[in-house]
Amino acid sequence: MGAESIRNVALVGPNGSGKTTLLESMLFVTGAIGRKGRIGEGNMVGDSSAEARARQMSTEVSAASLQHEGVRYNLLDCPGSVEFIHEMRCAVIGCDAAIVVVEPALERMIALAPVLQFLDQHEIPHLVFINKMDRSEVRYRDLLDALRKLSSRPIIPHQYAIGRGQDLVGYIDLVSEQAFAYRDGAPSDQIPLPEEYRERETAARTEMLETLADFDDDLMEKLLEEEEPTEEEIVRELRKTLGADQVVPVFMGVAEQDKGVRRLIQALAREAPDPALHAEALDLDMRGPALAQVLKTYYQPHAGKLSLVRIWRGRIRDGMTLSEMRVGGLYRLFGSQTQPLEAAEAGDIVALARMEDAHTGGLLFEGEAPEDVALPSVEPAKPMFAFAISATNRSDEVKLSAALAKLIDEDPALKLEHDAELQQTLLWGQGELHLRVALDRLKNKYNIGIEVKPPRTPYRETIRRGTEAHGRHKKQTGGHGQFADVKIRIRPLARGEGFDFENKIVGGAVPRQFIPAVEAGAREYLRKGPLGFPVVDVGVTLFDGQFHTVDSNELSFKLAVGLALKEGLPKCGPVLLEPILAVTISVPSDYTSRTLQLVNQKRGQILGYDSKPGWPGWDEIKANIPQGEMHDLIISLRSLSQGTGFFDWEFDHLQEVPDRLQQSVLDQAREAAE
Ligand SMILES: Nc1nc2c(ncn2[C@@H]2O[C@H](COP(=O)(O)OP(=O)(O)OP(=O)(O)O)[C@@H](O)[C@H]2O)c(=O)[nH]1
Ligand SMILES: [Mg+2]
Repeated sequence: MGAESIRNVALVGPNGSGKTTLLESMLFVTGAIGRKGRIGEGNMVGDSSAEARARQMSTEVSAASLQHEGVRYNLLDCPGSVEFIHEMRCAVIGCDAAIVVVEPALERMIALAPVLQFLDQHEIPHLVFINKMDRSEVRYRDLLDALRKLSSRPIIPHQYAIGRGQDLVGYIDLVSEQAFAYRDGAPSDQIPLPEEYRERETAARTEMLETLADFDDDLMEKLLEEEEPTEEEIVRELRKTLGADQVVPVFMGVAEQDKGVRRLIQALAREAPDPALHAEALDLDMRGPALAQVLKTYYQPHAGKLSLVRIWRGRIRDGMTLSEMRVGGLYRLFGSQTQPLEAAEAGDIVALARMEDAHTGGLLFEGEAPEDVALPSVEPAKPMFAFAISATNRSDEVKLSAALAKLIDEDPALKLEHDAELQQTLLWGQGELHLRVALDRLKNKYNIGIEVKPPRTPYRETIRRGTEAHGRHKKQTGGHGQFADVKIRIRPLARGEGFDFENKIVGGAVPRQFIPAVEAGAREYLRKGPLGFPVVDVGVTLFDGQFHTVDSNELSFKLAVGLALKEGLPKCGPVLLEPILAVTISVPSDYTSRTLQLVNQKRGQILGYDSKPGWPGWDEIKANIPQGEMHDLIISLRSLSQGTGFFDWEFDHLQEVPDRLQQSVLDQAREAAE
């Protein structure tokens, strides 16, 4: 099959908008499945995993392929929750178009922003499918207006709704100007265009044509001369502008009842770009050897590792070598089922088995690594939430690290961090749901139970004033003794300076060869100060001491300076320091004031806020927030912003813990240590 008859399409959009239902419907109306499964019963093509079933939501990308009227459709059903947004991003870049499935609810529209933003950034052609029109309580034109506010590309209605909610009749196709009434279980019937819709139809169609004409001089001329373009011409314009990601056509329907789905598939065939156009846009030289990119990695109980790939160029055969790995099976995916293939061509999306060193986002190539190809890539996901994890059964610890490696291979938005100082293993992700799903997957697939705790905070301590201190180490054991004596000045340093050592010995009171031992001893001692935390921003000056020609040695001097610090530090007003993060929070502006309140509750210091560049209707808030308050920030943020908010962060500085909190932090730290 040639590349011109393939459509690689991602189903994206906010959570719960009906993407998985739409996939099921597309498979059903084209005869790829005989009957439809139901959400939560595990018999749908998408959402077959135990984690997805348990939550009645998609938790990873599902792929399914269908063939209809000479066109192959590779459909990637992406999870809608922002917690799985990385899955969506990695899959979408390998598709040639996306269907943005939305609900007909104005207050839900803002959740589209992260999706549209990503599609725009990568110039991925997309159309909108307004689903659940059987439930719509909003006028169609208001929905279109809401979409216009969010989209950086012009929104053009391709269909116009006749009725809404319970009174939904059907739609007007604005290209052919024909009206259709939906029928249960069958293609819709053409009906006369209802007179009361005539005016709206004409206005919407004129707007569509004028928008298209902005991209085509010939069409503009025609419109100026009041000449009607033919249906064929309009479709050609739609195809051209959609393919160039210049416009966003809008369709509608009821996926659950297969309404509007046949028409959507037809539009994909007629108007959506084919793989060759995408390759051309990427300036890819199609004459080179086989080249593929991994869009998603699965570990299946029987097939083992499966890499879902977009073949950008060339032909991939079962058994051939790609990136020094033998292709150990070539499949078309149909949800959790695999259909073996012998070969697949450029433009297709297929799964390769046993590519052990392949990773999501990575390239697989025949022969030498390709130079000067610029394929789309996705930035690593910035983690926002962590649990400290450990295996419930200690005996599972070894099994756990192997299982976690596979888990992260499947879901690169997960990150593992071993923190030696705090003796904790952190699993990082996009939010609590993301991590809970990951832990369920560990349980379901690898039978490993996990205990979770909130992560501990790396507190530090410092001093507020200086002092002088004296330490003498003296021991008489059998023959040789041990002896060292030091006098030091301890002084506070500016925040961020760490540790400083000065040697002010004159006249050899401490012989030169022991000076490094004094410094090393001080550093060692400061690993745990009087409050129980590493001491920072402290200077130590050695200004006097004594030694013994026989009994003095390095160890004695190390111990002596430790004794001096032990005596001196408590007199220096020790104080607890906490890490402060620089956080940039993004939320729809409706939620800005509540987010500012949240930052205050978290002892944050607001540095400022402004509209978020490139995100119409969103704000960006900059704040400094103590790390100890960050653990559940994303949970609170999501719950006040309809699940839309997110943030970026980095360590900024250490700051004194307010006096009123010192004691509770110390108590908690002591508890955690026990
Ligand atoms: N009334 C109505 N409900 C629908 C329609 N399509 C889907 N639903 C319901 O909406 C809910 C969510 O459907 P899904 O298909 O799982 O939505 P999704 O977009 O795949 O959800 P995520 O993958 O979790 O983002 C389910 O309860 C569906 O039965 C529709 O056309 N009309
Ligand atoms: Mg879904």
